[in-house]
Amino acid sequence: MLTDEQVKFYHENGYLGLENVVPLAQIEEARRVVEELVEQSRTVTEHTAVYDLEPEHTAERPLLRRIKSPTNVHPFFDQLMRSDAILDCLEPLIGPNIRFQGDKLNMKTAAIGSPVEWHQDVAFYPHTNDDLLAVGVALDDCTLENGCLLVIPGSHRGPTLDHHQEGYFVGAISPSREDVDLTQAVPVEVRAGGISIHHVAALHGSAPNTSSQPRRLLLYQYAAADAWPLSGTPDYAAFDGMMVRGEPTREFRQLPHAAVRIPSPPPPRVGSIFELQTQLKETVFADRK
Ligand SMILES: O=C(O)CCC(=O)C(=O)O
Repeated sequence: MLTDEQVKFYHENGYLGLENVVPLAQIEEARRVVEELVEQSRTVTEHTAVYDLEPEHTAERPLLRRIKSPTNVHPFFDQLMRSDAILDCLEPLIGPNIRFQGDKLNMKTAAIGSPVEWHQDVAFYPHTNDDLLAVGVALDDCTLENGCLLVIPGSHRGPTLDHHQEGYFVGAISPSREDVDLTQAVPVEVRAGGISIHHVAALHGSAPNTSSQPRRLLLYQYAAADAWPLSGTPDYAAFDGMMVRGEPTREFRQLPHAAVRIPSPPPPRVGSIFELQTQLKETVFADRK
């Protein structure tokens, strides 16, 4: 559970770092599963539904940027996503009725790991309200040197910024076009077993890994049950099947006066933020994609 100060901090700043949330035995199990998956990626030469490859990936030296939807890939990740250790931290932030919304594992191999350019998750999946957040489970100590998450405090209270370039959704903002001060960025440094939590509208990114240590961050996205996707809900049974705590609802809650830009054209279902951001003409972090 969170303290009142932590809840207040989250609402004011749009993020939180919490230590010692996931027991180290589980972190070690997660690393073992990840290493197994990296081994299996030796046979892969292109991005797949499971793997997003670093440009330097080869059979001899498998290098992943991301494992996509880890909960679909191994039951360990599904169990951890449903664990009380994590969900108990979320209830004070988005309420007792919680729906799982998606997941990924960003790898950031030592000295290789690709950056993630500045963006707001809400631009990818706008909902009727903004009680959505992403939990980053640190599988390694996350530090400034190995490319920890960077957040602009309070940015979640501002507008959804434009993530398009020449009319196409590119999954990142153009800082020169927006009224944002990236020098205000703060690192969310947590040790292995800790978690970061960031609000769906928090402006965030992360630098390449320039250190000798890996930075593997397992990201789980969650929504309040009454936050409904503006893209529609084609399958109610599958939607309700994503509930991980509390009860589903047929009554969505709408944020008053929210100006939300629908990604246009919509982001592709296959692919990843890394692939989208390769199109960017303006980058902030060293461009190695
Ligand atoms: O891995 C990171 O540092 C940032 C992750 C992120 O923002 C994303 O993948 O959407």
